[in-house]
Amino acid sequence: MKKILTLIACSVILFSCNKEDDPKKVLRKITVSEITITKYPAANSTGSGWDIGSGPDIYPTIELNGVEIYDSPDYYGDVNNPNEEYKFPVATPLKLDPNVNYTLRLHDLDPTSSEFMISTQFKFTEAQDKDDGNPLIDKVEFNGTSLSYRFTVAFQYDYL
Ligand SMILES: [Ca+2]
Ligand SMILES: [Ca+2]
Repeated sequence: MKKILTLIACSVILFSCNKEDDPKKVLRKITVSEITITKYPAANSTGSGWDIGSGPDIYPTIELNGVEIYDSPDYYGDVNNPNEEYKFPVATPLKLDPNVNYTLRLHDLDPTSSEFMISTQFKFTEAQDKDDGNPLIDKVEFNGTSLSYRFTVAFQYDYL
């Protein structure tokens, strides 16, 4: 019975329970080394494309409490395949708190400014863990109706 309860708890709070059954290991930080956009909205709220005659020029930013903490220096120009994966390496690894709500925003870089496309909130403890068997480097996925994305991360634990 105890095993069943542990399983349920782990599925609710993915990262609070560790895989080795060691109660003294606590996840403290998640370091993001890459952001991959796996789905973006092909049209804006009025149903039009993001640019006239070409696809959007996409890049992500991340906010904490309305303050931008990450702004991708790279963008993909004129993307035209909503099902393709667009990888943004994070040059200075981003250390995030697994228990905090962040906002991921996707933008279309226009010639004179940027056009906001879509945003979503994420918290790592509510993520879908794409476990590849490596306890230190992993992929964490967030899937939405119009926006899906994946983080390549490293976990930092505290041993109590
Ligand atoms: Ca545009
Ligand atoms: Ca464009």
